[in-house]
Amino acid sequence: MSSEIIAVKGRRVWDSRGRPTVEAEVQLPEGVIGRAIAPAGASTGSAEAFDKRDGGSAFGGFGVNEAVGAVNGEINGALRGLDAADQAGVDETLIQLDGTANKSRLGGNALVATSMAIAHAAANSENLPLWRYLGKDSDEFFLPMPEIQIFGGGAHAGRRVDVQDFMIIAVGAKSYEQALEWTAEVYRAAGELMKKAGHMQGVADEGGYWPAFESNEQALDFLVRAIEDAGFTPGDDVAISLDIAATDFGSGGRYRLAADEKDVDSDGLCEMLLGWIERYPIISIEDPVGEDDPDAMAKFTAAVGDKVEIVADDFICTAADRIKSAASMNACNTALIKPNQAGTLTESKAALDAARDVGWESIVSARSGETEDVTIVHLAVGWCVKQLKVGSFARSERMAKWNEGLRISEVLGGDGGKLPARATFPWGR
Ligand code: 2PG
Ligand code: MG
Repeated sequence: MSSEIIAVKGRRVWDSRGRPTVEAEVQLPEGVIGRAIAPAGASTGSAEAFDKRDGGSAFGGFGVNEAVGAVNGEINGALRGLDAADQAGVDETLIQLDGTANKSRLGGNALVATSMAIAHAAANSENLPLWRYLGKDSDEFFLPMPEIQIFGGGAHAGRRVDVQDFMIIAVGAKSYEQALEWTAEVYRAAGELMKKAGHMQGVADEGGYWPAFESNEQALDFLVRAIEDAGFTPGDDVAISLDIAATDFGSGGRYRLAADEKDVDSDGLCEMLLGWIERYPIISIEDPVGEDDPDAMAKFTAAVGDKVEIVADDFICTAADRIKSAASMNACNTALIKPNQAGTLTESKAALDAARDVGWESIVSARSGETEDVTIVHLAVGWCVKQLKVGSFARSERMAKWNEGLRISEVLGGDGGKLPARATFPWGR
């Protein structure tokens, strides 16, 4: 069937924070369409593709009329007649059309929604699920290991604690389905614990419990207790993973830990985190220091990179060249892949390939502002990425993605969804 693009339509829809966002719909012959919605971050890296907002008073300045207009106008004009099956060609057209280094003219949100919608349309024209379309060159698929938030902090919870994501990874689970079951039990146990302790104050942006704790460390204590209360052995069955998102509370090598009422320098912050790694079953740490603190990142990686994932998010912003330069200074060992940081699928895939070239692991990740869009689950499976980060185990913009993984696991077979081999995850165990 022809995959010639007939039209690209943009529309304004709403995200999980009640803010406007961009949906793109690509029309191919015979009624085939592909649709995707741009997500949005709150703790963003400075090198991310530009999230174009209208400003002004409506919707707190978060309007996307201009970005939607770009899809309906210039993007529609430039893409009509191109082949949706040529993702690289279409994405290059988008990049050239925008013409800026950070996609600020048309908007990274307009571009990423379009780029993902193109992939959906092309897959639909071949009657394939997106994961299979993207994974045409692979003969063996697995489900990504879920990395799921239990407490949300930092920019997602009024900075009640400084650390942004307190997450778990069900490393002992035999299948994707079981990893979700175990997470559901820990999430429930954490809620019960917070209620009993009088700490329950609803949920943060990504569905994790609002962290009404006295200190960052108290959140870790509660997390370990929740894992135990749910009947699991911390570390063996269920391990801890943190997104420190340190760019958000420090710059120039100085960090303000408001929850702990102290200021630290890079060494002080790293020492604190290394202490946590010794005392808690932590197997993954994201953005342990700020994006402007590469020497500290390299030092931290040298100290624990052989046994812990050191995940680069703000630090690399899903950019192949930034991954290469981080790797050349031995900073980090795992890339967070967020398509809207790059702006197109082709650039996201290039970042993933760069991570693989330098021997890093990778994680496909959602943003704190999300929707019912489940594209990232298909990217993780189709691109054979071993880990998926989506936020918590509540709120349907999150659950839509975990549930899509269950549907894919049924097609793949393998008793609830085969996970990456345990030996490859977590590292060094
Ligand atoms: C992150 C993400 C998800 P945001 O920092 O990794 O937790 O947050 O989308 O706000 O950047
Ligand atoms: Mg992050």
